[in-house]
Amino acid sequence: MRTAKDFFAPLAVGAPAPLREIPARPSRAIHFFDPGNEKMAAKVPAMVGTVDVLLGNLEDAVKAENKEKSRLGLVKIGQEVDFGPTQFWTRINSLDSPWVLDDLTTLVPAIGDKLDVIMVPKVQGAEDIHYIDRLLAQLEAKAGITKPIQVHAILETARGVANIEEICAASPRMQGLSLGPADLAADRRMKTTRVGGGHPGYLVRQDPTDGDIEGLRTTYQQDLWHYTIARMVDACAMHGIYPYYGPFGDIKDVVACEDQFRNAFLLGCVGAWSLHPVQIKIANKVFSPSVEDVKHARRVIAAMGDGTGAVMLDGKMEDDASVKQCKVMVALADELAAIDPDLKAAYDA
Ligand code: 1VU
Ligand code: MG
Repeated sequence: MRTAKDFFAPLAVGAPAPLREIPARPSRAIHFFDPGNEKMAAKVPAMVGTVDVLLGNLEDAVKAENKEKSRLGLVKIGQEVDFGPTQFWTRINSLDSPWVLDDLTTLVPAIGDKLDVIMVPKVQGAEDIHYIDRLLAQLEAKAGITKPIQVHAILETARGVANIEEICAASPRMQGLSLGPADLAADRRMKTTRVGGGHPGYLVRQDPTDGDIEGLRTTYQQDLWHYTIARMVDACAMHGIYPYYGPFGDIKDVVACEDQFRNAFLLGCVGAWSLHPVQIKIANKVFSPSVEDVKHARRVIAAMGDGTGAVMLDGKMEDDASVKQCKVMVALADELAAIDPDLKAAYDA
């Protein structure tokens, strides 16, 4: 049994002390790029400051023959680029792959002082996080890294979903979870071939009434990912870490992408992945509270005084609970206003 005292002790002599709290840094879009793709890599320096997280992807979407090139490309980018306010993450190869050990033993000594978060794909249970936790501590100690690298798990197997709470609780490095809808659909044998998003076949239909012509009954498309995202949100909130919607593969369908991201935002996610530059703008918009919501939240907080009791505002009851909801909204707006002068001006106007 690992005691509370042990939980916050470094797992290797000389490794940095584990974080006691995961910082709430804006991460509306986690933008994926392949560091081995010259065109994409060339765009990275100019993207600093335009996106909350830049993630050099080494796993799926990088061809097997390019794994080493991408890893070395990431080292070069990490060493040469000043990331300023933008977080720098990577997604390593899966723990059962032939590449992951070289990923970690190369990246940590070379750019471990710059990497904020390592995303680990296909996490199945706490044992995967324990493995990476100890290995990172050993590598950090050897490289003299002073700030612990955080770990983000992708939820993309049925076992991972079943073990969600133990994954979140497995290490003080745990920063958050992302939904991996494509791998998860395959592992669960779901019958969709889409990368995230809804499906027109997953629906409920209006009840029949006498004289209805079949085909005219209204149908309502449902969200295939609601259950999993809701589980993620609860598990993350319980452990003080952050949930994210993952990829939306239909790059051209910017409208449905925005809808999927907004569902995740409303349920409690803090961000989503961006696979193409066009998706950064969508995520930045969706995961920033609207000006109207922020203004309303501030009015409720002001009207509620010490935060107890009940008041009527615009014909609606507000009380101790609704003021807490409003504080969530305002806290996020304040975090975003601190990094985005346009949002600050809009929220303060
Ligand atoms: O104008 P240029 O030709 O100089 O540049 C292209 C293109 O290279 C560039 N671009 C990007 N730059 C930075 N980051 C990106 N993610 C990115 N994507 C494209 O933008 C210019 C215009 O590109 P395009 O519209 O012609 O798009 P392409 O056909 O070149 O590329 C589209 C894909 C989807 C292939 C590309 O965006 C991509 O590979 N994205 C990342 C995919 C990824 O990381 N997948 C793994 C995560 S999802 C997962 O694991 C579960 C399924
Ligand atoms: Mg995957």
